[in-house]
Amino acid sequence: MDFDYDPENLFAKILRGEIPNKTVLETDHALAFHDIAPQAPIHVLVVPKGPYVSLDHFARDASAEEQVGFLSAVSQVCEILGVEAGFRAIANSREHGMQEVPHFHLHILAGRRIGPLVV
Ligand code: IU
Repeated sequence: MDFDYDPENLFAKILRGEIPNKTVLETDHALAFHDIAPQAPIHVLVVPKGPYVSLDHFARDASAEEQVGFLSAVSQVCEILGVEAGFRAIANSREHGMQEVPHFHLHILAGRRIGPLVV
């Protein structure tokens, strides 16, 4: 499978500091920020800094250090957000996953019961 990363995608621009964001956490390996159109009281996107299109791209090609760094950022974000009651994590992936921004990101939705998974 070929993953064709577009360096001009929106999150690449946010990572380069060309577009502002409401940062929750920044580490060596990830940036987490509030979604501009929140679908729940808490809606944060966790984005790895490397150039990966989707979850399967990241899982296949990112180094172990990048993967652990990303998951560590997810853990820290959950701690910062105080989501003890739980959350939903979503990774829309490519066309059939209805991914809009082609840079891998994890949605963290929380702050209320998110409801059943609807497809
Ligand atoms: P998706 O999984 O690629 O569909 O999610 C993209 C998200 O990026 C979506 O929830 C948008 O609301 C969000 N977003 C943003 O946070 N800031 C922006 O400037 C734009 C989209 I455009």
